[in-house]
Amino acid sequence: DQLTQEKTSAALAALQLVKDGMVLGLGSGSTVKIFMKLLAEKVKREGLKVYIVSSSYDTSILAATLGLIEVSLNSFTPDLSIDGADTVFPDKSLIKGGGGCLLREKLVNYYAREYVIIVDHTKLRAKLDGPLTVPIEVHPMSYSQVVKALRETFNAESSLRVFSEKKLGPAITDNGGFLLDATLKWSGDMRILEEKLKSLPGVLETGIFAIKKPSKIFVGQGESYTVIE
Ligand code: DER
Repeated sequence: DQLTQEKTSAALAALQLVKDGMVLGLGSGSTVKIFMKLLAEKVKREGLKVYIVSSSYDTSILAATLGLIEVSLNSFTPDLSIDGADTVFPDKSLIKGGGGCLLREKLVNYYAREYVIIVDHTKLRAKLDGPLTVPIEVHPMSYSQVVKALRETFNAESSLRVFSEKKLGPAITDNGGFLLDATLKWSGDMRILEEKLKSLPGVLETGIFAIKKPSKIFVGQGESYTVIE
């Protein structure tokens, strides 16, 4: 369908950045999965040596299935990380975390030398008008305190994310955290919002990616793509 075509176009654009011997950070989500399949084909076809640093069990499981070699972030600094996003702003600020992998995604993307984002066109948002919904990973011991702090500090309403499958109870992240989806209004610099949210005790990570922005964003448009530099 059209969105898969757009994700594929964006993934192919990012694939051109992959060179032999690279350590690649990999985010999580359906767009990254398309990239991973194309990467595995390229590696096999060209006999490339690449190592991947994963940002979730989901990505690690697919990497193993595809025969991609995984290494740890403690042993290697990724030369380049490739990830998806849920919302992309014109200044290249992002909102991520729809897939609940934001903590490890931020580790891989921020510690990589650079990261690029691959999205379909539906992720673009023209300007910071209206409310934002920000995924926030919180320590289970304090989630209701964080909800209260978010309401008092940002006038935010938050909901505790539950598993989308049959499993009952709150969604538990790969790190054992809970996830809040906080809806709030913000018209200022997204770097400030990232810092202020992160400073609340009990917040383990936020889905605002603004303090370190991607070097490029590839936006699939039909069979082609555009680049936000
Ligand atoms: O959780 C994330 O930030 C992911 O990158 C994700 O939400 C993007 O997902 P998609 O590529 O499946 O749209």
